[in-house]
Amino acid sequence: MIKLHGFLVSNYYSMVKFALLEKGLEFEHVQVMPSQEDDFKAKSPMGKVPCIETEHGFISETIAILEYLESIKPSPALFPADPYAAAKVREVAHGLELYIELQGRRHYSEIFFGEKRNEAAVAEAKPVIENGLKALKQLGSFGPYICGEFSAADIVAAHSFVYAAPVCQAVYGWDIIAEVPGLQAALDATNARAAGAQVATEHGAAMKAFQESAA
Ligand SMILES: N[C@@H](CCC(=O)N[C@@H](CS)C(=O)NCC(=O)O)C(=O)O
Repeated sequence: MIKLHGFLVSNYYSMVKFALLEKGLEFEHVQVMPSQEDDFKAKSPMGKVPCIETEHGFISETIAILEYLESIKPSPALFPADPYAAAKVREVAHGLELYIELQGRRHYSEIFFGEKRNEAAVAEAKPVIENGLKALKQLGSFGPYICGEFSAADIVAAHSFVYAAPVCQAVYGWDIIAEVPGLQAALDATNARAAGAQVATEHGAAMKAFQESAA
């Protein structure tokens, strides 16, 4: 059985859990925090979570994990069968990580951990996110899911905006979801799926507990 290493507050952990649940793949949760210790980096070379433990060894990087899950259990599909359509799903998913999630992440230390504002990040991240949102608007068909049918792009979106949206609201007073027509409906449809609702509920409870413990 696949072992999913990580912690519930992690939005990337949520993406992999969503895919496992969506595909009906059995898995076991292994509670792990990110670490630069050699023993953890032997499993996840950048020391990040999530990583999964398979019968063959470990895999890290969320989109690579989603691709692996698709290969071992193609149905229900997270990527379209048509190669071009599948590449467009990958294009959207990578864009969400690089130009939305990672830019929002530059403000996590301020918003979630009460650290000093990173003024360079405030100035640098916004134009990248603006471009990322324009790309998403251009690439998506929002019918209601981002690429039409439900796909890995929706999973990555739901758990990228889950933090990027409140962070941009707090830092810039900016509603980034409203910038992309149809995005809110796509996120709502994604989070209303059985797997999506389970992940959102469990993530929300873990986040609440984390915030209460930090208060
Ligand atoms: N590109 C990685 C990002 C994963 C990631 O950033 N995970 C966070 C937790 S949500 C983490 O491990 N952070 C610790 C660190 O960056 O050292 C992926 O796709 O899985």
